[in-house]
Amino acid sequence: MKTFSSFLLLLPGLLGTLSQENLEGKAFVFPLASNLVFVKLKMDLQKPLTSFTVCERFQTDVVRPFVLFSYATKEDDNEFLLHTNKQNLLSVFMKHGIVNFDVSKAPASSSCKEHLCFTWESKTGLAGLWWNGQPLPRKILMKNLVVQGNTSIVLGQEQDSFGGQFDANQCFVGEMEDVYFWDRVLQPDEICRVWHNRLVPRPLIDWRELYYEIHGEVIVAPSSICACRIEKAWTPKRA
Ligand SMILES: [Ca+2]
Repeated sequence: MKTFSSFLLLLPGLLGTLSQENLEGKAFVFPLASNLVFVKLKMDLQKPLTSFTVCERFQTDVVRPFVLFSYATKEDDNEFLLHTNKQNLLSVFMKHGIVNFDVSKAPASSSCKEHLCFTWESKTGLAGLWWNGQPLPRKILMKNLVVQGNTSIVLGQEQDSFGGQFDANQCFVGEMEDVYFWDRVLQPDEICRVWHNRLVPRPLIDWRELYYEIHGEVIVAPSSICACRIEKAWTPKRA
């Protein structure tokens, strides 16, 4: 009986704890390369999507390919997926479709974290990536597709089944924050507002009211964005 009680005490830790809170000024820190560390996001999506925008800010020192946003459905674990490919190449998967964006041409971040927004609409298939507030040339991805709504959204791991089958070699290690999702393509001025961390109404995933579940060692910590600015060249003092 004692063992059973201990298991019950352990269970919430294994299953994760649901939270809903305003994370403005905070970050998820993913400190470990592991297939057990991730965050599930809850999104109240009533209908399939014919357009959307997803935005997030991140920082990592990992150079191997890693996942940035994993949106799976029961029909397809790669319903929508943001994943780095080689260095400076961001791949966007939607079912069997894939486009690559060369972010080496994009501006460097003025803070210590990279910011991205990805937009897509079914009618034209236009897929756009904004990197640190600037648009890259748009591409065509899965024209006329309807993205299913019964979704499992995971940060930190790439899903190879609905809500699971993770691979530590694709996991995200670093910091992530300001995660948002809208069921429409944001206008350029709205993307600028998101980049500046200003309000754009009615996101379905809202960092300022995030409904999430942490599994494993993900730490919610104050954001380190622009905590220090380098005013002038630093020179070491002589001993
Ligand atoms: Ca997958």
